Amino acid sequence: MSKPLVTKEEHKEFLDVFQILKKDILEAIGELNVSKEIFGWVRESIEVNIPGGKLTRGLTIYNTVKSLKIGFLSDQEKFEARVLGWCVEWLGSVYLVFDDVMDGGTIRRGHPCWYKCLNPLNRQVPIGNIAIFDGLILEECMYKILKKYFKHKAYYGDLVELIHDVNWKSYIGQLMDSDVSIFERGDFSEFTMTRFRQIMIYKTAYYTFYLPVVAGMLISGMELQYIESLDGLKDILIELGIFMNAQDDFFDSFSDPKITLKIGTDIEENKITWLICKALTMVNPDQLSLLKQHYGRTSPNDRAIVKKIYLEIGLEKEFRIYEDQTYLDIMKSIDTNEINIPKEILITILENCYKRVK
Ligand code: DMA
Ligand code: MG
Ligand code: MG
Ligand code: MG
Repeated sequence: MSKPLVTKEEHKEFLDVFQILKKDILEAIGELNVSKEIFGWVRESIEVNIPGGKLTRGLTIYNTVKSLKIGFLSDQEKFEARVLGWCVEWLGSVYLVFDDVMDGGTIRRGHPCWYKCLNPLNRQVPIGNIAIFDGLILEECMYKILKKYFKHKAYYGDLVELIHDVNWKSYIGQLMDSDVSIFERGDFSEFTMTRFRQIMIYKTAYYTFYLPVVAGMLISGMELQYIESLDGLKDILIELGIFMNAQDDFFDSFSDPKITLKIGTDIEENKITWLICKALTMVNPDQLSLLKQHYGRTSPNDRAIVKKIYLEIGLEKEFRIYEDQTYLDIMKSIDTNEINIPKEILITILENCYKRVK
C-alpha cells in the first residue's frame, strides 16, 4: 500500500487554507464590479476545478519546508508553505482543465470534466470551448495568490520565474503528448520508451515533483541558482515524475474509474504510453497486426481489443515488475547520491507513489 504524505490532521489543515485563498480571489473579482452571473461563474469554476485532487504536489511543498526547517518552523512559515502548495495544486488543476479538452476526457475527479459541465449562464448547453478561457482565468488567479502572499519576499522574482519556466516546459510537454494525434493510425515508429520518457519529462515530471521540492527549498531560504545546480537531486525528482506518469498510464487502461475518479482515453487518443510502448516489445505478429488496426481508434470495440491483447501478453504483471524495480532503483539513487536535502523528503514521495491505486 502507498503511504500517506501527511497525517489526517495536516491534510485537513491544508484543505482549510484553500477556503482562505478562494475568498481572496472572490474579493479580487468583486473589486471588478462584475455581474453576479460572472462572479458566480468564476466561483463555480474555482470550486469545481481546484480542490478534489490527491494534493500530492501541494503537500510535497509543505513536507519539503517542514523537513528543511525542522524544529524551527513558525506558524507563519507553515501557512506560507500551504499557500504555495495550493499555488502548485492550482496550476496542476489548470493543466487538467486544458488536458481534458485536448484528450476528449469525460470524467475528472468524479465529476464531468469542466468543458463538459453545463454552462452556468445557460444550463441547457455545455461550457465547451469557453473552458479554455476559464483555464486562463484560473491560471491568473494563481498568480494573484502568489503576489498577495509572496510579493514582499526577496525570493519572489525567482519564484515567479521558476513557475513560468516549469509552466513553459509542461505546456510544451502537453503539445508533445498531443502530436501523436497526427500520426497515421497503426504507425508505431515513434512508440518507444525513449520517446515515452521524453514526453513524460516535459508534460509531467517538472511540475509534479521538481517544482514542489524546488519551490519548497526556495521559500526555506535556499538560493534558486544553487538549487538548480544540484543535478543529482534534479535527476531523482525527474525520475519520480516519470514513475508517477507511468503509473497514471497504467491506471488509464487497468483501473476502475470508481477508484481513479476519471475515465481513461489513452487508447482512443493514440497516446504514447508506458503500456503501449512495453506491449510493442512483447506482442507476436498477429497481436501486432491487431494493435495496428485498433489502437488510436474511438469505438469501444477497438478499446476492448487492445485491452484484450494487453491482458493476453501479461502486461499487468509486467507493469508490477517495472513498478517494483523502479522503486528499488530510485531508492538506491536516493541512498547513494549526494542530494543536499534531507533524504526523507524524497523517500516520502517515493513511498507515497509506490503501489498507489489512484
Ligand atoms: C496530464 O496527463 C498531464 C498534464 C500536464 C495535465 P494525462 O492526460 O495522462 O492525465 P490524465 O490521465 O489525468 O488525463
Ligand atoms: Mg493528456
Ligand atoms: Mg488526459
Ligand atoms: Mg493519463
